[in-house]
Amino acid sequence: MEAIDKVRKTLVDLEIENIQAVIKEALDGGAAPLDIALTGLGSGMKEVGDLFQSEEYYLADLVLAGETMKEGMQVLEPLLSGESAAVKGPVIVFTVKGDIHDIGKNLVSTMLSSSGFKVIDLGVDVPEDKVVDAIKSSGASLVGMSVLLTPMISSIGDVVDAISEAGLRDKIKIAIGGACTTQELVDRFGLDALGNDAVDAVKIFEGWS
Ligand code: B1M
Repeated sequence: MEAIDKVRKTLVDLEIENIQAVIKEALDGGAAPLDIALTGLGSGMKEVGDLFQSEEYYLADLVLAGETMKEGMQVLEPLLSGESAAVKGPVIVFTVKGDIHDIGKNLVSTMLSSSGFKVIDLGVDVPEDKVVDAIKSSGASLVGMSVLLTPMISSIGDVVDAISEAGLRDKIKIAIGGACTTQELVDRFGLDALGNDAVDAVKIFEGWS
């Protein structure tokens, strides 16, 4: 859809001052908020990442892209949140130790909440002991980790080890998602699922509820 592509392009061009207007235009034209978030903004972010990797964009551009996406999500978030009683879960969501990317995690949290899950969002750069404490205090049996940085892959293992050492592993289902995650990592760390996007994450946790 042309309007969604315009959202993608506005993000890639880092036009923070235009992003909300372009999103509203797409909504007025009948585009679904989730499509705008995933196909418009989400694809744009991947492209920005590629431009950063090929050294066409600098770190400052990456920062501005993050701010532009957050600015756009201010329009979309209320539409995605909806009204839903928290009857499923709780599910613990966080970004792993050493990683501060939070946009994808926030989108996953929003989609889970709007699908009726009680979400305990621990934030970013979360050490494994905080995860174990949250499991114990909430009684949660569902955990979703966001991991975007390859050097932080070892943090996944730290969480799994801490949960196992607490004697909780067989009671907990663990899913991962984020730019650097793969099925190979799921197998390597003995995890339970890989979420490719926020819709996928909801499907996974619903399957376990
Ligand atoms: Co960062 N960064 N970044 N960055 N950044 C990436 C991840 C990178 C791939 C860019 C690139 O080089 N191509 C690269 C990592 C390379 C690697 O290790 N493989 C990278 C790098 C290198 C870095 C720094 C090291 C740069 C530096 O300082 N030199 C630094 C690290 C900081 C740190 O964390 N310690 C850094 C910093 C930043 C900013 C702060 C500037 C900013 C983040 C702002 C923020 O989050 N508040 C930023 C951004 C914006 C990106 C990119 C461009 C976009 C990430 C994003 O928000 N995507 C990113 C490029 C990329 O991802 N290809 C990149 C949109 C979001 C909706 O998608 O997070 O994938 P995503 O989430 C999706 C799915 O993956 C899934 O659902 C979401 C919605 O559909 N999902 C889950 C995510 N989590 C899930 C959990 C689940 C299930 C599904 O649980 C079950």
